[in-house]
Amino acid sequence: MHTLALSLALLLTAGSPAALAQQPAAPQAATQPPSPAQHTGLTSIPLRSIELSGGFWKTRQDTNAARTVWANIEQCEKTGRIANFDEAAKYIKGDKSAQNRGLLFNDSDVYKVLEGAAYILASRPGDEDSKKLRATCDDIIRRIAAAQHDDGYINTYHTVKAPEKRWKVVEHNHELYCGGHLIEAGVAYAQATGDKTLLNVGIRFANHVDSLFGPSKRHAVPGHQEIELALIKLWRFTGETRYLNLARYFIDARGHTQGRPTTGEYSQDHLPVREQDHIVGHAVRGMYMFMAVADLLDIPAYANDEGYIQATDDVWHDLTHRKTYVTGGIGPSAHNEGFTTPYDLPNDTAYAETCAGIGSVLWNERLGRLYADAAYFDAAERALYNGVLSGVSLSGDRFFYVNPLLARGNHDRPDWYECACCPPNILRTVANVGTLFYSTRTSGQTSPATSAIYTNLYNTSIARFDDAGMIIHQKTDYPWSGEVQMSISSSRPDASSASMPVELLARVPSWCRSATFTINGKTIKPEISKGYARLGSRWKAGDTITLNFDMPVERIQANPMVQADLGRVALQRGPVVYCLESPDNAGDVLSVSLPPDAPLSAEFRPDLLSGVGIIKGEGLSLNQQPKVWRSELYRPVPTVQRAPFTAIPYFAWNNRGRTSMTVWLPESLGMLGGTSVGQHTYTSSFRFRDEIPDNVADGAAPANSGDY
Ligand code: FUB
Ligand code: ZN
Repeated sequence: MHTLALSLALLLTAGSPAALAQQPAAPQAATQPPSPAQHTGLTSIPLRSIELSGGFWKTRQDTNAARTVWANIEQCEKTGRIANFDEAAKYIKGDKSAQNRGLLFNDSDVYKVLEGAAYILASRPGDEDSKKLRATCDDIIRRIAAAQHDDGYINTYHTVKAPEKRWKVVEHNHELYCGGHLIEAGVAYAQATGDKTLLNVGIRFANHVDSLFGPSKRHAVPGHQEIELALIKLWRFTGETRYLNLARYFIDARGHTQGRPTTGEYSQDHLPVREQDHIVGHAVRGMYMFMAVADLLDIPAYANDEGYIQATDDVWHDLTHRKTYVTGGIGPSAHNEGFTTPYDLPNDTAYAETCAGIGSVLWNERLGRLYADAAYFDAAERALYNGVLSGVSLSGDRFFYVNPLLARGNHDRPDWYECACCPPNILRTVANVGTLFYSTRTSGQTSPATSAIYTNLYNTSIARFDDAGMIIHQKTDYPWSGEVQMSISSSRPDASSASMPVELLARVPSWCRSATFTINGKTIKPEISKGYARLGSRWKAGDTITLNFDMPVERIQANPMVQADLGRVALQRGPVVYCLESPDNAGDVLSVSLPPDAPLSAEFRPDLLSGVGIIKGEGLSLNQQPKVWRSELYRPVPTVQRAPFTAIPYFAWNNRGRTSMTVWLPESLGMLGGTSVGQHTYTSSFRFRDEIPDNVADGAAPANSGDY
């Protein structure tokens, strides 16, 4: 209904940007400004309320705090990203000899580092390293603040290198994208430390943007989405309705392209968001846009927007059921850093940018809370443990931008990139991962209290739900084991024997086919609804819960529409997808096939790759190295031998130099030996100086001229 009304408005006003800008931003304008404290769905646990105190994520967070954040800071210093702010400050003071280094969105890397650092500071407030980190960040923030113009504008590239282009090319130039990351960092830093210096820079920028764009002002949308979700965060933090209105404007104006330049599908600007029914274009942009739409739907005043509900649903199904790698990676193509056609999921040329996988985690987490549906956490978990975590080395200071599912020694994690969006993105994601573990529903108008607690992910942890008076302790070796022990204690020492009237729910992961549940030693058969088991609604200190998720090794096959995986299987155990990597397999992983009856077993190897689960199996290989097919039409099958193999978690590959690796194994011997024929002449182009056009020499024949 709304879409029709909007289209009519468009017809009547076509060609008039000012008139377009005056269109109502959303169908059901709220009579009262919405309250930032209210949510349509569940709320995630605040970072300060959860400690990942042991196990899998503690190791990752320790490395993140000890190394990843510092590696990011060092690289931002070394590559001039932080000095760019000093240069911009010089320029503003009149020194026109100032210089700017790097890409036009490099400021955003510094902001994301500060956001990640803020999450570390929030989770480790007292520790010595945190003091050093705080001092370093405060200094960077001081340098950033000095680079802001009096009118609130801040962007070092435009200030120094292209002042004449300020706000001239918003469909490309990332000023709003950088500003969005500034705002997110400012909110995170204020929440973590109470220091509002960076937040105030973000607020002044937001006010400046608000003075320029929106209904009855300039009609434009950012080429790269990000400011939308940041403005909603800023509204939640400050209560200032105009930030929410501006976010709604940017979301609603997408696709209404009359009177302004657009990059069309690439930036999801080909249609109004409400009319989009499949995912297109640049993957990170798409995810950040739908994250903001989810944030709108999480505001009771906009929760019934049928257009956004339908678009979200359609696009999510298209993404999840037709366009996601088994590792949770998304966006297969380098040419648009994004999406192509359904089921186009090539393994060796998979782009699957780390940032895109992170976007998918963050979108799914929002939807999981919005609809209290574990299916979204299944998708988030798949990406998190596989195609996102592969973005950082076990040492914490080398990073993947692309995350292929097959390598022939042609990939390595560098310590930085000229286009370095991924390293700080993985930093902030790992630092903030605790907020995904639980979500809560509150009820009661005058003194709202937690009435339901949803457990979404599993890790040894201590989570405090103060308004329910409850602390939940989790103990588990997840993802290497499916057993999770939970115990309840009271956060109110004076009321430790009181009963706690809170409904407790636990996600039953979709990979689990059989689960058992016990409470205080007694087996229960809970009702499972939308993927959550209802464990009970009255608790007292000392109660214990055991969840047991059966976790066998699974052979996974892809929908036959995925040509790249036809006749192949992948190995998964729990949420972890495994791969064969050459160091564990006598240097060769591309000549192993895995017949359906091959034995498989899982074990934990504390000595390998800082401690990982592995899968051992016995496949078949050919007695001699298979030759590529040339002119022959038929040939005898070479003799076969048993091939014992070890599979490691996909996220842990490439920590031992350049290696061969594959996720998908052929079930039949006939598929060994590759499909390459004859000789080819290639041309290759690349976008950034530090990218290596590996595809020229990777030994694989391109499928066609569009195979990047
Ligand atoms: O354009 C900013 C970031 O750089 C994008 O999100 C990434 O895909 C990379 O292009
Ligand atoms: Zn990235």
